[in-house]
Amino acid sequence: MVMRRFWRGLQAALAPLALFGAAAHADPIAERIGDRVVRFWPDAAAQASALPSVALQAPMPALGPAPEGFPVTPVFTNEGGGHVVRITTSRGTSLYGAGEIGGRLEHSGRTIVCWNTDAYAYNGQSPSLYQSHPWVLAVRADGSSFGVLADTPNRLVMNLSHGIEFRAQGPPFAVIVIERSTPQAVVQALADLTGHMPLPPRWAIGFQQCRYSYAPSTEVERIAREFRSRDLPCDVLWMDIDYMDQHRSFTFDPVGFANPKGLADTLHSRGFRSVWILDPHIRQEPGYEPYDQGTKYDYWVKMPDGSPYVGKVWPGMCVFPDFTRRDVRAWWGSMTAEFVQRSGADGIWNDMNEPAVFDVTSKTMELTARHEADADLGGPGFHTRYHNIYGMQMARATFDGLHGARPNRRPFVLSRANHLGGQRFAAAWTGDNRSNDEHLLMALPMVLNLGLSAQPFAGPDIGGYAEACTGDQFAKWFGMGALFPFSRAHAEKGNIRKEPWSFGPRIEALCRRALQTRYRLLPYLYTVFEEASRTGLPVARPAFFADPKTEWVRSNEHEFLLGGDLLARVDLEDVPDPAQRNLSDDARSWPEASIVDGPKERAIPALHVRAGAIVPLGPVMAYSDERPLDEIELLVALDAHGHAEGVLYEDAGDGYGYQKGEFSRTHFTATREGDTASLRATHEGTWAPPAGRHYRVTLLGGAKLKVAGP
Ligand code: NBV
Repeated sequence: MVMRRFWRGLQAALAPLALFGAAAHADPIAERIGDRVVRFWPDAAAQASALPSVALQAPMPALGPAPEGFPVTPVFTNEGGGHVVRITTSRGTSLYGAGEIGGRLEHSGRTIVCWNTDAYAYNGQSPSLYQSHPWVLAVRADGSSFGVLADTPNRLVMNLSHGIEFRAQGPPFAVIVIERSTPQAVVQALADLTGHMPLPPRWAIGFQQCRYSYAPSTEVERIAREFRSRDLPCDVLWMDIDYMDQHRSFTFDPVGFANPKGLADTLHSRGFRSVWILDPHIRQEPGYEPYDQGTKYDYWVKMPDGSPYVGKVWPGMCVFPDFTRRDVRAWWGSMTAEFVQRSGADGIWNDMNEPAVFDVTSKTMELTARHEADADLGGPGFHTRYHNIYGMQMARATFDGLHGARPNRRPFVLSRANHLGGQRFAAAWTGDNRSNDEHLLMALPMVLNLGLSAQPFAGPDIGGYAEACTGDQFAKWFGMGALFPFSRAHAEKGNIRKEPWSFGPRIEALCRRALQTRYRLLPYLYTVFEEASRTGLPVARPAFFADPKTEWVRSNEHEFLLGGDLLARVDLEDVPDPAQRNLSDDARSWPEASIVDGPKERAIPALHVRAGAIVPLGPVMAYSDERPLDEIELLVALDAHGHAEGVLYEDAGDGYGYQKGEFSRTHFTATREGDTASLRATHEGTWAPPAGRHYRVTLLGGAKLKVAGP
């Protein structure tokens, strides 16, 4: 530990020397664009010729010069034809963020390349995955924090071994620095700049089961029956590409999925929603409606000679919609709208949208391909500029299409490729992971770093996509995965079966307990999702949010906070030093809660309630809206002063009534007076919780008190 600190200190001290031999811009331009948020430009020419930001939700006008004494100043240089920006970090600074990237929670020492890549079976060293988040969160030794956003969609190399260094080709770009006293405040400010995750429909935070592929439709129905007959809670079943006719988006296999709407209706009658995959590539085939239409209206990405770019993907030789154009997004949105009417789909899964192309070393489109992008994205330009936002713009088209089709329902989109800011349109899964210990350990840091990069709705393929695992590994995936914001099991074609019952009764019982835990937690989880959508805070938060000053807590990746009030301890490997496993002295006093009865099991993370918090639990249900929330258990963890507070947020679970006040936010307060703890509740909003609801209060931590109210 001491050596590590020494090296980091030395690296930080030497960083400015790296400028030797390069021409530093004398006076970067610094403009205040928000409270302690400053945008830096290398020079006036760069500022004058800047292309619009694609990460920011809205253009941010300059409000004035940078405040006096602003603590972070990037140094801009040109080196080897590229633009380089360096920011020195003080000794003991820890670096995070960078969105979807494998490896450890702390990124200090890493090189990460923002370049959306089909990274099948990646590992912890892979420099680029499917999404790009040119963003670094820095936590200083004193717990204060800043974040740096490199405002370019171009390929960007982030070298985090000597402070923070960004290196990119293409036009010069601005760097936005957010300065705050805590890391959570930096993340919130990032969400304010890049957009908040919209509140998802409540069913989308239930558990979801996928496989490449459940096909034909009778197999989907069989899986549905198994979940229900085995009492395994589940909300969503997923349709992978084999529902399509020859893997062509917007078609259905005429034999295996002859009646998609009938399938969706059957699933609905059993309390399942369905999410169906749509890929961006369109087979070059006259007579195939999307191809004919897109060709007629000239919607494809083109080569410099004006011919459409053609690449090989699942269905054969394909063309690619130019999602950087509003008219193309509207067309895609209307096809998606029509598709959900025909299929009865509740949500849409966008895959392969890096875009992935087969049989080429780059694994993607030619960089000289041209996008006729609208001016608000930067105008016509090469794929080099638009590669990293291709998936984001596809997700945007899908989100808008769903919204247009069903204005009174909240769209649910999952997208493989995305970019910083893309949380406005889609949730994220961490792509084609592997069913091994490395990936089990990486899953939590990946979810946490996505949360620290403004994407709260994230999770891995539970069970691992590629490769086989043992039953015990599978149970650990489930135990942990059932606590992630996005909770979906998935496995690739040809893989061993990876349903909760696939490894025999002992593992099935552990999976059931994991799922029952999630469903007991749903009232709390939904409350946390609503908070995340409103405040920009992540759903799954690193342990250091509770204690950013203690250095070893900043690399703690065995524990995480679910919302502000629950700490989960994940027990995946043998850690020699037990102190490493604990959050802090303070958190060690947080009482453990038994959410679902059963003996202590390694696969089931221990859950602790923050001292001073009240956590609302619901009953186990087969799916999230099986019945109204007629029973609520309040877990009360009194603090040293005999006080605790908590919130329960509820609404219709879908639609937008909540934006007009049709929600219910109940604030609970518990206070100890003598040998009695009294509980009070106040209420906000016009949505009425189910009549006759029954409340049960459980005092944690061995407190034996009588309870009065609510
Ligand atoms: O659509 C098939 C798969 C899907 O199951 C997986 O989740 C994606 O990441 N898809 C990739 C296509 C390529 C499979 C190698």
